[in-house]
Amino acid sequence: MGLDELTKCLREVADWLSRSKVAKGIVVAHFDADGICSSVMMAQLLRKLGISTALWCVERLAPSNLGIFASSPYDLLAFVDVGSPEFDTIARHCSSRNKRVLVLDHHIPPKPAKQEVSSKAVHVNPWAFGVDGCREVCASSLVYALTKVVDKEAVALSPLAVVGAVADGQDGRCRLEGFNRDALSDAMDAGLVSVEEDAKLLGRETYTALEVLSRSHPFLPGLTGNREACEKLLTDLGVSGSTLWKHVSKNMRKRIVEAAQRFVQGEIGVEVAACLWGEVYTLLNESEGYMTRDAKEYGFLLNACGRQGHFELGIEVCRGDRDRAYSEAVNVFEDDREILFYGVEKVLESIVEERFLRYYTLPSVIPTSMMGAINYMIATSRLSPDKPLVSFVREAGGLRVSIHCDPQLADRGLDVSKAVQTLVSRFGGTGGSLREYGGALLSGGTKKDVIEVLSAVFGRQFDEVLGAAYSGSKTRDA
Ligand SMILES: [Mn+2]
Repeated sequence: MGLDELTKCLREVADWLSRSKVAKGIVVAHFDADGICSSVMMAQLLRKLGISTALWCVERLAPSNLGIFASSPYDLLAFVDVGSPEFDTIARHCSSRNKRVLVLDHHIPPKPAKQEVSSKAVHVNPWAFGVDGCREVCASSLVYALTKVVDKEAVALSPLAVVGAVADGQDGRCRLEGFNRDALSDAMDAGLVSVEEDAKLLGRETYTALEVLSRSHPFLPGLTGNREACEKLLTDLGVSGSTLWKHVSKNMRKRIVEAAQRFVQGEIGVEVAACLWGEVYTLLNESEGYMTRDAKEYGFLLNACGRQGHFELGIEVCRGDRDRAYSEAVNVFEDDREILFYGVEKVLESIVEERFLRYYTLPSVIPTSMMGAINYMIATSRLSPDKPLVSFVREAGGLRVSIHCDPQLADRGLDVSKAVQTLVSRFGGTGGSLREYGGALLSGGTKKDVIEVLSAVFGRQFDEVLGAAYSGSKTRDA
């Protein structure tokens, strides 16, 4: 068990791929930054192995798309950053059609993870090796580790692995670990990425000091969206808000972050506040003034492309386009931020308080693909620090449920993945999750049914793991 065993397994996978003798493959990935980065690396690897490769990103694997992929003209279906929860179904669909399947995912599998390297279908997931797929391995660093086994020039891709890891929030404990750290070390040794200390806020490369605070991610209560408060904080320190963040001296940047930490004290978790300053990653081959120069900004750019329906722009950016695709991607990012802030505001108005959870139904003016991002923003803003946040939207395929829980609650034992598994087994459908967040598309059940089941599951978790004293005792007006 552990990272060494996982590496050994990747060697077997590389062998399996080299022996597979297939001509045409397709890479199917999650549409977020980690999915986009890992898919670009995977496609490049397959091409190196002489497999002509198409690339597609999905919001999630619905049973309907599984059928479509299985009956597609490709001999090899490679799923990255998706597929663990659906592995059995995928393998069944494909074995009858004599196709090969490879799944490289880090989401918690629905049942105790087991590793499968059969002649036709291969499933690799860090959890099966006792490796934490929320902290040590993301899809990008997993695919990068596989690429390294096969390709001597893989190191050129190491910055993408770092971007994927940061975008998936795997640097949330202030630094990268496991495979993510290995990719970072490779990138540093090759002079592709430098590590320094700075604000772990969005916009280090392209935002002004005012924007870093007022458009911040994570959300800083009282500062994010409040230009006046941000102006005042900066003026008190003698900094002009219109100065680019990176042109502010390092000493002053630190002082601004410390002032922001004091400002939000008590409003956000102690650990979250501490991590507002820490390790950040600069992609040294990228030109200054581009979002691609900072790993976090790069990841946010790709995330926006994916959920706004333009994953192809993200792919072109990953492949090196800094011209047309890049500028279009930046436009998509700007629109995405606007919709996101608007969505957060709308959602906060419609949250309903239950004993063990809060929930809302996505207002119809917000695109459904934004739901995860809105929840992530709310969860990382600590606007629901004591209970999981559940959101609903009715879609053609059924009822879509998304659940986010505060990182500190997850650290203390609350587990969203168990809740998602219960929903899927009770109401049918598909789901995927990590400890802190997850989602499902349920074929049966109403909103009321789901709230009932989730209240029971989370109620039990609160009692068993966090102690009865904690359960529902803290309420907060939403
Ligand atoms: Mn991922």
